[in-house]
Amino acid sequence: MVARSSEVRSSAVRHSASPGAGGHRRRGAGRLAGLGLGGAALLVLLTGCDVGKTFAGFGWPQGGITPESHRMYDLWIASCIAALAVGVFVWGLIFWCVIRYRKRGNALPVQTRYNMPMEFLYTIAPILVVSVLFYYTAIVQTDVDKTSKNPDVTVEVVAFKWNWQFTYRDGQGRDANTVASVLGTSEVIPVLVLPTGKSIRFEEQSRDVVHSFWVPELLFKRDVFPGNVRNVFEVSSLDQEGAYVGRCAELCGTYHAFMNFELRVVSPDKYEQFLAAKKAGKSTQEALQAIGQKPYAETTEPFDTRRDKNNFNPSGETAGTRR
Ligand SMILES: [Cu+2]
Repeated sequence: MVARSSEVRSSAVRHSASPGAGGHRRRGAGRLAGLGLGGAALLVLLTGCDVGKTFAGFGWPQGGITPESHRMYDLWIASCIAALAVGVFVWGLIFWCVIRYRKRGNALPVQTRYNMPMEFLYTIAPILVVSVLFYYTAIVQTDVDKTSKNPDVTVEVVAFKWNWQFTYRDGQGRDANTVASVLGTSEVIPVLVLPTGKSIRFEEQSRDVVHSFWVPELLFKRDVFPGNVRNVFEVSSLDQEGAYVGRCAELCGTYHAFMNFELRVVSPDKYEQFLAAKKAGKSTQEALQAIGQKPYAETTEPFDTRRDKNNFNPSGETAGTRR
């Protein structure tokens, strides 16, 4: 025991001598370099480098069609790169320690305590990482949640078990008037027609339980609440024409999985023609055909309960007679 404690003392003395202190400075510099590299990687990504595509979006859906979706996607990719940079750095340190300080004899290795620069670094480094992530998250979140006073188009989204109604409004809020409406039924998927290049405000409300409005290409879900709540969000523009499936993303009952709709993005001219046709009393399908669009949804189809007399009650039994 005596011999061991003297060894500790002698290593401690060695440790505090100048070569050891130089080692700390080098290690500190290494950490700083690592941090700097991580920060640089984050910056490069936030300025639009396309690493995401190479790694399949790190699990995040790609192909967003709004400026907001691109910002959220970039934030995700940058966060993944930052996490990976920190991870690689920490794994490196772990393996370096395992190899460099593996047991070589009975002597205790150098015992390092109260090393102020090192303790300062491993307190400050995580705070810095979290602060940077928080900063960019707050910026993107504020941007995505932003609403404007005069959006170009306002749509009221009404959810009910188990379908959707979309009404085009002449203003914002409860007091505005409905100018046209698209209603989904069990036989026909509702098609929400919207123009490219215009800011669009969605005002959501539910007739019964909580639903959630979700078009995967918007990279965004927003819950639809019953009662007095009017949940509002906006997209600053839709950048790509096309048909996009929309879903309910909140478990709302038996046929939740079939509560689909379709977002059809068309040119502003076609959108105006569609709205004019609806106002003139045409059905949604006729109005879609009038602007050269397919009359029915192409990304999803009405649900089929597969319940008929052949599989639901094939023998025609009277209720309560089966043993
Ligand atoms: Cu639902």
